[in-house]
Amino acid sequence: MAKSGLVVCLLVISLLLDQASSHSSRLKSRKHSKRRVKEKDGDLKSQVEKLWREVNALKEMQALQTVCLRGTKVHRKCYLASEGLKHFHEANEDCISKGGTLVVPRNSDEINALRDYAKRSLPGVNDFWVGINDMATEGKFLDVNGMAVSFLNWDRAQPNGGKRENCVLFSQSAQGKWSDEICRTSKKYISFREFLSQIKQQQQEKLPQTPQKQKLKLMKLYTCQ
Ligand SMILES: [Ca+2]
Repeated sequence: MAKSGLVVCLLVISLLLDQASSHSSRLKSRKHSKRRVKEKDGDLKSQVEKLWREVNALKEMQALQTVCLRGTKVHRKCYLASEGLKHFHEANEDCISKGGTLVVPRNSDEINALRDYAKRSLPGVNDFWVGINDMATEGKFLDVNGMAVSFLNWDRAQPNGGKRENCVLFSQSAQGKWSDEICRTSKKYISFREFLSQIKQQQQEKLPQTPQKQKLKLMKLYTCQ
């Protein structure tokens, strides 16, 4: 009897040990899979960041080949006049496809530069789109990236179109002053791309493998002056 009691007791202990060990291995495997998920997340994040950097580098090259090389470089910005007429949104999409956006003048020097550029590149054209609108909130003018603009160059009694007119036109006859206009009006436009020292730096980082001549050539191209 005592013997069978001992056997039962040993069986119970063995079952308990077995359960404890399987619980601990489940915990270990859960921890392990959590770590693997974390590692996977990290890998994905760095892959996305890498892709994002590559997309930006491609955009820069594309802008360089279209907006900058075909257009004009003024004060570290490149301008490219449109060939046709487009609604505001279509115009901005065309600029994006070339690696830029609709032009957003930031000060009076840029207004003067744009007046000169448009006189040469869009002869006989009185007005063209700039990348500013108040579509989201009436009276609150944002650039095409959704950022508030601190420089506004309204003509007298402008803007006056209320909720009907939400896009901004640059007028040559008004010496570069602006007015609001219905966004679905077909107008000429100017695309632009800003080249920052940061972008030049990114390009330089990739350059060490390239021959010195190629490096100098690229540096020259990226200096939008
Ligand atoms: Ca408006």
